[in-house]
Amino acid sequence: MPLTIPREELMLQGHTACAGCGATLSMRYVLKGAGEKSAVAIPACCWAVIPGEFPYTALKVPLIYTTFASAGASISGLREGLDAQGKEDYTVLAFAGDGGTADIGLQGLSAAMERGHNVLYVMYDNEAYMNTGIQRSGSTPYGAWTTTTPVGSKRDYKRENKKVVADLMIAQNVPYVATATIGFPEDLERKVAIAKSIKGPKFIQILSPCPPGWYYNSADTVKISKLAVETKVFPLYEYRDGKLKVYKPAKTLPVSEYLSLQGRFAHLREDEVEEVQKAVDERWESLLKKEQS
Ligand SMILES: Cc1ncc(C[n+]2csc(CCOP(=O)(O)OP(=O)(O)O)c2C)c(N)n1
Ligand SMILES: [Mg+2]
Repeated sequence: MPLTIPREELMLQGHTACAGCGATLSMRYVLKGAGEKSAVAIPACCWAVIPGEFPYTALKVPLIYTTFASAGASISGLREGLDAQGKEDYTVLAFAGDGGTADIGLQGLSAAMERGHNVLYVMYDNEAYMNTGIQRSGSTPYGAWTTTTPVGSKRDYKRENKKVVADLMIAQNVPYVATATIGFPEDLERKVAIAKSIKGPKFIQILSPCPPGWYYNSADTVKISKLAVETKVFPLYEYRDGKLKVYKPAKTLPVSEYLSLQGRFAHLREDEVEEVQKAVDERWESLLKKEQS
């Protein structure tokens, strides 16, 4: 695959993210694709802290902090305001966590997409409310330990399945919907470039591994991101002009290869890992069917 990642850095050093933060790589790659003429809205989430304290910022583009539920509304207003000033060439994007997207911000997101604003909503998915101490979100996967789904005598880990927001956006027929992850940066960059070229609402969900929240060695972020795709736990797909396209990895691995690297799944018994495998296989088959229909 040719190297397509722009050299220009719009995310600078001096940020406050944890070592190995997947969400930080997500921002870095997204901004490289979106370019200097971008305006970013960030709701309450880790990324509201990562750029640093005012008047310092680790981003070379203008950014506005919004309340937790308001990323969708904020990018709608930003877009309309910039257009009114003749600045149609600016890319307006939200950069929001999974809690701010799958849970509290879902209505604002859905409404912004429905109104058809020319915006890109990026959901960086670290699969829990990390900034406030690893609470479960709708996007936390089945089986995961979090501080609100603790593993104790009752083995009360998360029993519900992940709510996949990209699937909801497809159901809403958003013109461009994609999933991506930082272990496949060229693919991510290509998807941001396509999103940028389409006038209208776009949505990209980026799996962004989190060392403290997923409980793994911070050197393994890219490895875990790749494993998520190779085990089919986090399929990469694109939805455009009403058509779904699923990326088929050259090699596929059992889900245990992905789960076993992460402390948040350490409590799962063998039969529970098999359950996860079954659910992953079923979802994969259903995606392939949707691709053919
Ligand atoms: C209305 C409201 N409720 C709760 C909070 C506290 N809060 C700030 S960030 C956050 C978690 C955000 O989780 P997510 O969107 O997944 O982003 P992450 O922290 O994982 O990057 C919460 C609960 C808030 N700021 N506003
Ligand atoms: Mg999160």
